[in-house]
Amino acid sequence: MSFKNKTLGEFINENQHAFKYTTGELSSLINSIRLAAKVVNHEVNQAGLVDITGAAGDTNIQGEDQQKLDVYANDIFIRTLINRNIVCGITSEEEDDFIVVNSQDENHQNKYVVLIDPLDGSSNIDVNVSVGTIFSVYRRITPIGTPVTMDDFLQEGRHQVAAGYVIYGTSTMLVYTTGHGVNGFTLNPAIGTFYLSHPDMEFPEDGNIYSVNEGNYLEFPEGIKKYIKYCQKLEEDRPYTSRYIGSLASDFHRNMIKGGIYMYPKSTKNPKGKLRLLYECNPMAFIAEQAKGKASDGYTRILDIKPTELHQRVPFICGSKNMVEKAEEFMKEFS
Ligand code: P6P
Repeated sequence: MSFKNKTLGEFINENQHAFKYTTGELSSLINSIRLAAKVVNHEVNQAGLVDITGAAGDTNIQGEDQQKLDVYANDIFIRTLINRNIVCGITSEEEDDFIVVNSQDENHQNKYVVLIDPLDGSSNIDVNVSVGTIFSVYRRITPIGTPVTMDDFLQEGRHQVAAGYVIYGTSTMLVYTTGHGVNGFTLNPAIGTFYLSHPDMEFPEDGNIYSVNEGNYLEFPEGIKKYIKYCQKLEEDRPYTSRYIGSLASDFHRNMIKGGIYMYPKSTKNPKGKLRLLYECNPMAFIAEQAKGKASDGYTRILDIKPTELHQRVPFICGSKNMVEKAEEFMKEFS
C-alpha cells in the first residue's frame, strides 16, 4: 500500500461540502463506522485463536443461531455509534426492535438513524471465509427533540443519505457512498489506517459471473430458472462462471469489480426471499445504483419499495445493469 494514497479521514474532510446536511456529523458517523470496523476486524482476524467463534447459544429475531462474533460485532457497532452522539436511533439485525438513542444532552437533537447488519455471512466465520458489515443511514423524518419512531426506519431506500459495507477478507475494506459515487478504502493493519485504494468504483455494464445458491434451484420462480439456464447455455459469450461465497458483501464486491449478478430469489423455503430489505438490500442497492449498476426484486426497483416492518425480507437481484435487466426480462416473461 502506497502511503501517497489519501486516507479515509482526508477523503471525508475533502468531501464534506458534498454532503448537503453535514455540520461534520457525516464525518463523525463514518469515522465511528471506521473505528468499529477496525475493532471487529481485529477479532475476526484472530477468530481461530480465541474463544470468539462458534455459536453464542442464542438465536436472533430471524431465528438464526447467533454466532459469538455476531453478538460481539453488534455490541461494538452499537456502542461506538452511541458514544459518538450522532445518531438518534439504531436498527440491527441482531436486535428485535429499534434502539432509541438518548443523546448525551437527553433532548434527542441528533438527526440520523443507522440500520446495520453487524456481521453478515457469519456462518462463514468458522471456516475462515470472508464476512462483512453492511450499514445504511437516513436523516430522521420525525421532529428533532422527540424520540425516534418506527417511521424514521421505514423510509424507502431512495431516501438514504449514506450506505456502505466492510469486508473482513484477505484484506479489510470499507466501501461507501453518500450519493456522490462509490469509493473503496483498504485497511493497512500495520498502522490501523484506511487508504483510498478503489476510487470511483463502478459496475461494468455487463459481466459473466452469476452468484446464486443453486441448491435452491428447484424452488426458484420459473423466470429465475430460465435465467440460470440462459447463463449456462453454450454460446459465444456463455456459459458464464458461477461464483457464490455465501457472504453478500463479498459476492457483491467481486461482481462490482469484475462484472456480475447476485440473486437471492424467493423460494418455498423463503417465500419472500431471505435477505432483509432495510439493512442488506437497501444499502447494497444504493451502492449499486451509485456505481451504475441496478437492484430490484425482479420487478420493482429495491430503492422504491416502501418498507412495512424492520426485518422484512425481499427477493434480491443486483449487479451489472445489463445482467439484471436480462434476468428481469425472464422474470417478466415467465412470471
Ligand atoms: P444461503 C448470509 O447469511 C446472507 O445473508 C448473505 O450474506 C448471503 O449471500 C446469503 O445469506 C447466504 O444464504 O441460504 O445461500 O446460505
